[in-house]
Amino acid sequence: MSHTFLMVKPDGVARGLTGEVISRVERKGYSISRLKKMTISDELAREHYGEHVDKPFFGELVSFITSGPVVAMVVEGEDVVSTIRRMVGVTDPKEAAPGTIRGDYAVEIGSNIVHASDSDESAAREIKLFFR
Ligand code: IDP
Ligand code: MG
Repeated sequence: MSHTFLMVKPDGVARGLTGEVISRVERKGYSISRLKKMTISDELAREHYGEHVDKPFFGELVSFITSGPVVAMVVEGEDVVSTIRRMVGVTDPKEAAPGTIRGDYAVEIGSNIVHASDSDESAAREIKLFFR
């Protein structure tokens, strides 16, 4: 049994897609072990996205993720990290396959509905950051 961190970003919450995301996770057969709606502080945003600090879009990323409430979750199940990443789709929603969350609901890379951990190490780090 493994765990991943999945978050509905401000655009997904604002568009009323939280239930859709949760529904896909549950219908797949995974369970949600922690869940909360919150607004991310500037400090938490900078820590969460620390790997991108030198990217040209970092400022935009931090201001977007702090712009409104998010719904943060811990999802558990077999091979959940890689499977949830596949269900989310690739980063650029224009390239994300139909049937994925990003492929079905987004167009702009900066507002791509959800975040999901990319490895077991990231999942452990992010779960600790959001649910400490
Ligand atoms: P991921 O969310 O698929 O793991 P990352 O490369 O970790 O993608 O990037 C984090 C987030 O930063 C993305 O989900 C996306 O919203 C945003 N992002 C990534 N690349 C760009 C870009 O080139 N321009 C604007 N935003 C970007
Ligand atoms: Mg990432």
